[in-house]
Amino acid sequence: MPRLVVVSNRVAPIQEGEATAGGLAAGVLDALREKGGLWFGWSGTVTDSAELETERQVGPITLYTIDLARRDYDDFYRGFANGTLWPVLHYQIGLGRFEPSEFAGYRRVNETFARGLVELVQPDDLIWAHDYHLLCLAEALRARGVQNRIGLFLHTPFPAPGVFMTIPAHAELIRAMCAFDLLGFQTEIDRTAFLDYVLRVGGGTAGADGSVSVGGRVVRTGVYPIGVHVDETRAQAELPANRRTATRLRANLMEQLILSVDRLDYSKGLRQRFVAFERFLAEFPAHQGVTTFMQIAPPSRGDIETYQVIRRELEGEAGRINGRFAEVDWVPLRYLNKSFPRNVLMPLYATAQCCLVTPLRDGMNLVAKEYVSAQDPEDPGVLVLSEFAGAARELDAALLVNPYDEAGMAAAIDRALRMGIEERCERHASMLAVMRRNSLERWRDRFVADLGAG
Ligand code: GDG
Repeated sequence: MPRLVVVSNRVAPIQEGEATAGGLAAGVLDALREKGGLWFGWSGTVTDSAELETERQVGPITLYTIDLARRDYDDFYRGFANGTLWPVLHYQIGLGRFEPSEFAGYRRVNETFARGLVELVQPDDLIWAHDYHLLCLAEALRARGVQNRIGLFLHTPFPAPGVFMTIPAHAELIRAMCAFDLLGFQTEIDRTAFLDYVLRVGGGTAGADGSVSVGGRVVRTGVYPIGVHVDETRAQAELPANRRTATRLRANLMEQLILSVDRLDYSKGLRQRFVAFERFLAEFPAHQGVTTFMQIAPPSRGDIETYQVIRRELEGEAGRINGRFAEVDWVPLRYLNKSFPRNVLMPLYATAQCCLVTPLRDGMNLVAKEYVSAQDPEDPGVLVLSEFAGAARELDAALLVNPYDEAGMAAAIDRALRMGIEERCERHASMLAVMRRNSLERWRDRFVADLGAG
């Protein structure tokens, strides 16, 4: 069994025995815990001097982290990764910018990662890189003579070629991506968009089983929808101590709770959602005084300007909506700009009658899957889900909405809150069945098996 070497921008700050975190960290950690291996990435520390390297052992997992110099952090992380790639991959081309010096910084950090890895990698290791921060990693490793199997799983969407091509360095990025052996996408839509680019724009030719040949290299592609630990999530939601905390948190809310949980990010469609909620209150006034909408939105990437703008906008919108509708004994919108521990979040999911997950674009969206997992199958709540979240491909029994259609979202919220138990149970059972099939274990096992095979 070859050793697994996981590379991601950040190495999750893990401790032994710690409760499971979300998504990437949970899936990767399980795999490494079972089989042992190495996890390489940024420590989260920015230094003014040279990078410091740290090695730490947690059970069978070796964590190897490097610090980033201030200039690298600015060009790579704040710059090309989150100022150019993130908005464009999420179809927000108006918010993307391109600075050649930032792209150079992005390549530089990918090379720094490769330099560090070369010292650690053994000939049979499988190297599994994650996400949009590391599109140039395989190319940098190959340039240093690394011949191992190297795969990349892209957690974000991959956009239509015309959108991707708004990045001036699009051809270089695709060429670099083709140095991987396996590229994994969340949905068929993303994989097809990538193949479209390679075949129509990049001069590649199609091979067997979703592979393409470009510039003398053969790259395999596959679809691996990321999942959640269904039973663990439900168990966490049901733990008596956690339920007591959730009940206390809910104590002064009204009968019906609508819940949303998102990193504070413009791709998550929060502004459109707030306006849809306002419209829901205005058009379906029977819900006034009865329904509370709780938006949990921990700040993220707060040192990037586009994120500061969305934060200010949302504060303004929340104040305006509450100013318009609140009563002395009822506040319609609870906007919580901070993060909560998982043992608070899961039981809160369980007590909400409706969960609003309406990103403008999302690779997958794990909140949607966590919400469905946390529900009581005998009396489940209703998921209102954006058709532009990767999760909508699997969870088509949710109430699917267009996040740009405020009237449609308002009507869907009303429908969710009035839905009878039979329909709720049917929809929930159907979603649960898909999620059990496409579990987190399956995501990781299929990717690792495909990377090792072929
Ligand atoms: C990227 C892709 C893809 C949120 N608030 C709190 C908290 N969370 C947890 C959630 C969930 C995770 O963070 C968020 O995952 P998402 O999938 O919803 O979104 P991204 O962070 O944008 O993730 C996405 C994912 O990668 C995996 O491939 O699905 O499309 O964009 O697990 O529960 N956790 C805690 N407190 C909070 O306040 N503890």
